[in-house]
Amino acid sequence: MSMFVKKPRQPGFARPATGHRHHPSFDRSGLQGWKMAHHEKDIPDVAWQAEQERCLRLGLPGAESIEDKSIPTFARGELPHFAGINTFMKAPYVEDVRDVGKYDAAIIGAPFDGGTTYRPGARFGPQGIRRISALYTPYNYEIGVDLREQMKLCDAGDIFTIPANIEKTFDQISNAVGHVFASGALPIILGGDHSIGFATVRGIARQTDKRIGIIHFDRHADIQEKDLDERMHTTPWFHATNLPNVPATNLVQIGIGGWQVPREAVKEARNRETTIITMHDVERLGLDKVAEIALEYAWKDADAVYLSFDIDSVDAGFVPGTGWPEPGGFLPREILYLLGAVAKEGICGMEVVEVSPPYDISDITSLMATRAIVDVLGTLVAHGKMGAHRHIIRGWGE
Ligand SMILES: [Mn+2]
Repeated sequence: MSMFVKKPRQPGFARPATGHRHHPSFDRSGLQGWKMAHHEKDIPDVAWQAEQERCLRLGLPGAESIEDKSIPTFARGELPHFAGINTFMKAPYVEDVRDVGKYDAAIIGAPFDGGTTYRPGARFGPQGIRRISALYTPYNYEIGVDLREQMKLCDAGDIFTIPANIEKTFDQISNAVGHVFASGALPIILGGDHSIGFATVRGIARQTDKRIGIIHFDRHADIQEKDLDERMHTTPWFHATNLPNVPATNLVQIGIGGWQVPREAVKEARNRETTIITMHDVERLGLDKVAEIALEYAWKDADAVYLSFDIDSVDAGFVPGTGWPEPGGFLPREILYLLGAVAKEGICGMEVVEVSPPYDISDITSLMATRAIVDVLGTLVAHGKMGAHRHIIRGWGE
């Protein structure tokens, strides 16, 4: 049938004869879509102009035939999204890590999967996440934020991990994360399997005398002392909450459940009095209540909160590229909502772990990781919390 031939109208789809088509009863000015469309004009484009000038200067003017004179011959900066040498979101690569403190936040890769007990491949996580991150623009319409205009993001590259030695790798990661944190830049760590969670938190905890809480999204509890006779990706919180300023009572674990939570981990969580919120609890309480409980316990007498996002907390159908998949987790929009709710109150660091690109399909898992990070950054900016962690750094401002 040609698209120009009119189908006979179905009885159920008849137009109402009420006149609503001319006098809508709904005031669309209350829609986020409408409000944010207007808000957009208040966001500056100064950094975008500077970026275009820089790209033109470095990439040389484009060919005669190209009408848009801002397009250079060599691709530099954000565009085109499929071209270029990737850092995270094509943020500036800080090769000299002594310069990292000039930025509000720094991406750090922790390419390590020596702590996995099933599928490996998370050592390729940072590469996978950076590659697909090129898809994104720095502007988010719904929350009304342009990261390029409203914060300074850099990519500090990867930590030199030691594939055959988990303890030396932990030391390297704590050094690196501690360096970035002490500089004032917010550390955003791309895992790596979840064993790195101990080392990342230790890196931050060493640089402050203040008390740190942890909000941990996962299907797994990750709090047993050892697994297969070593500290593995099932053990980070046992060791992190042994640190003097990271009490277990400030550890909130959300999304835990299913058939992959070992009894020794449950015993530790019980003895240490962590707060565990299962997927069933999430269903029953709703997202807002879960966020409220999580923030209350994580922040109780604490000075900052660290955010640990295991990608496997999302239902396995959405994140095939992960080390130990477990069905029944969060829907993507649920986890994004909760991550935003945590970020609104400020964080002292964030890690995204267990992305394993060799098991991924169409980069969907890496894209989920990217989205989690940009949503958290955008929320920090929107709520004035970017840089709010700096006051806990030992010696800051002296
Ligand atoms: Mn997990």
